[in-house]
Amino acid sequence: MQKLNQRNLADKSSEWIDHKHNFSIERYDRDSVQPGIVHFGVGNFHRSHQAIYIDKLLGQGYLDWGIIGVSMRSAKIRDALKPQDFLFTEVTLGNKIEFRIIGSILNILVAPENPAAVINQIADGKIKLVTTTITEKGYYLYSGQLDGNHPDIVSDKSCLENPRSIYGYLAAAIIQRSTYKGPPLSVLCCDNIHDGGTKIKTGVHILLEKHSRVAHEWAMENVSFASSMVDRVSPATDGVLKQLVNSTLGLEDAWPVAGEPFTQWVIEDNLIGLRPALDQVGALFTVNISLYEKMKLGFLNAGHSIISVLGYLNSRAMVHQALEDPLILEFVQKALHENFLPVTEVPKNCRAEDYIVEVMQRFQNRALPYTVQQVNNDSSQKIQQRWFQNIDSALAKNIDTKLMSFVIAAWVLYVEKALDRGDLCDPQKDSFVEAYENDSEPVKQFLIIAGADGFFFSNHASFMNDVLYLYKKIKCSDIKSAIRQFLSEHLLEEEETSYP
Ligand code: CS2
Repeated sequence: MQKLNQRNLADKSSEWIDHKHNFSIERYDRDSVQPGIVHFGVGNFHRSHQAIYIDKLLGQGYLDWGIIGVSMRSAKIRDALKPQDFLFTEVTLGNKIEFRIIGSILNILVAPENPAAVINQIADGKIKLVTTTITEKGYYLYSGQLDGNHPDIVSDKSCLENPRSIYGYLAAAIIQRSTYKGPPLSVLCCDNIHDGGTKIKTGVHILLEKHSRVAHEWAMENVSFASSMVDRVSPATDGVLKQLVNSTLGLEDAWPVAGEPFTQWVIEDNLIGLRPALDQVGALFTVNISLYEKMKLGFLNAGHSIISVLGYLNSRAMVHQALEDPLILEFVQKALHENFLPVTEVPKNCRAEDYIVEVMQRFQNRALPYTVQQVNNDSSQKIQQRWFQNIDSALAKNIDTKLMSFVIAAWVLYVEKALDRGDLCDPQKDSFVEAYENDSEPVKQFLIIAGADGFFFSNHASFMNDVLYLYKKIKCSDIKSAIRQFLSEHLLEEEETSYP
């Protein structure tokens, strides 16, 4: 089978357009596209989200917003897409299946192979915007703040020759850009991080202050840092997707991506200099980005992690399968309504109850093979952003937090079971192994490893007593029996407290 690439695409696509209504492609001259964006983290999420919006923007004639991707670890994605001229297929998996060929990525640099090429690319005046999808662990956060003692950060503080972190690459590039007083540069966080723009700004300015006061002052006026709320559930690519794409296109795509029909991009209106007209292709610019972030992290991502921990303990592989169990569905609904809704302010044009209904429907999309392990990966980094602040806020409002005590207890047991089975994927794995070897009931230690000690709940006696009690109950039972008993007792308590 011929490979997907520019030449083979030109021969094929007129055939597709005429005969396949579920296929689309933006009609722009790709050779005229100029790079305007450097994106860190060319994973499936980026290629099924931002890269689609930019492809549509190019289709509207804005040809100086092409993407130069940067892979910070592996050459795999570059090696897969380079023979395809960096074209790839994006598939929407919903009631109907739709295919798009995406051409917005012009090149992919592999940072460890040539750090200077990445720095030079960002320093180039044609680049107006840097975006990031480097996952939670890429920000080196502990208890929600930058861990200045992490070896990568320590290394970047001492030398920017071969940066180890996103902060190091950006600082080195800004120093270079400031030497010729280049055009303004915007940096936009596209990860599930609260106030991600400020997190990046903090790390970059610490390094600029250390390495170049001149560049630090230049950056104050010429570099802006913004946050965004990005949303589309995009599963890892499997053989089924590849087979579907290749048989449909009649061309071989080495790494197609897929996603659900829903997509949303809300961008903080704080981009300096030239700004891509993303509002013309479905994105929303707002000054209230924090409310959108809190809504998405506090309902969608928090719920995703609760479902996936309980689903794993209930031996379900997929998120939608986990929710086929009425007990888990009921538990997650109660947790979101009783512990997250009362403490999560949403944007004026949104209604929290409706958002929860929509999110739960999206999670039950059987066409989307999203595994619980994909959500559970890096859970020590994710639950800091998704659960901890909400638990503190609920305790501060004297809301009954037993549901979240149960969730924390279940998460500890998830880590234990994943370690026992050898399938824990987490940057803190070694610390979890050591804690588990030294203590058969490592509740407190696991929470400290996950950065909980910076949060009020981890020292709240009543909350932690509930966690320990429920941990022991779940450990000597199975998750469904434990949920059933918990919910019946919880309901009883509610009835007792609701009677005058
Ligand atoms: C998921 C997110 O894997 C995970 O952690 O919760 O990737 C989620 O699918 C996206 O944030 C949805 O927008």
